[in-house]
Amino acid sequence: MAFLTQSKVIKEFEQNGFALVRNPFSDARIEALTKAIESFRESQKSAVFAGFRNLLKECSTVKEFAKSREIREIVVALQGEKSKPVRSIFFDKTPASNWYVTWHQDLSIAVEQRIDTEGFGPWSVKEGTIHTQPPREILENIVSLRIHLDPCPAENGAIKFIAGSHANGILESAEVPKRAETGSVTECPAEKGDVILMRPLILHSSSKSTTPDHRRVLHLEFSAIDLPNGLNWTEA
Ligand SMILES: O=C(O)CCC(=O)C(=O)O
Repeated sequence: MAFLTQSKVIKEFEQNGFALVRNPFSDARIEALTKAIESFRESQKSAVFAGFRNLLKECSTVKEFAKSREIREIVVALQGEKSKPVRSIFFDKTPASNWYVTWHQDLSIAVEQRIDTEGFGPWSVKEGTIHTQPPREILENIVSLRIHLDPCPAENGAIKFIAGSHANGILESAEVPKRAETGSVTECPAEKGDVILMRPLILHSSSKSTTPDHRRVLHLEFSAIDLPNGLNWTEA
């Protein structure tokens, strides 16, 4: 990102809890990333699988991509040199595998093993990976990058945000629908290669896709901090 663009995006991101970075990648890089993810998906025998985790560990192209110059430029500007990728999820909405996501905050992190620690919990296992809810400060240090591998206009289930809703910490569950009803909703369509930056605590949702197209998104989370008490990020 050029310096001016970068400072504008950072300001927007800090204020609203999300921001759009227009495709900073070469076409070749996005094609190579998509191809690697599709080969991985094929190896999992899950051609219509809506999503999977742990790509940073299991797909070397994704691991290299997360450390690419274009990604480092964004995350270092937001988190400093210590920023590292800590979690990955791949989503694909298609007519065969389509869903809506209700308003929520992202409250979980993935860790290598369960070590009961003050401020952490509840614990859960998602597709074989241990997850826990960490304290607010850890969530506030995370930045998520959604890299779009397909065009994602509104009708392809574009993500929606309530601007500024990340600023009040972890909301009581009864508070979530109230805020969604009263807050102002911004829908965030994206082009192939665009990156949507978001704070995990921002209220977000998405509709079902109404197109016959793929809607592939690589979701990467970054943090600049180490976890306490022997806990480790599972994918760092
Ligand atoms: O990709 C989407 O539509 C929503 C994903 C989501 O809700 C999330 O990353 O928590």
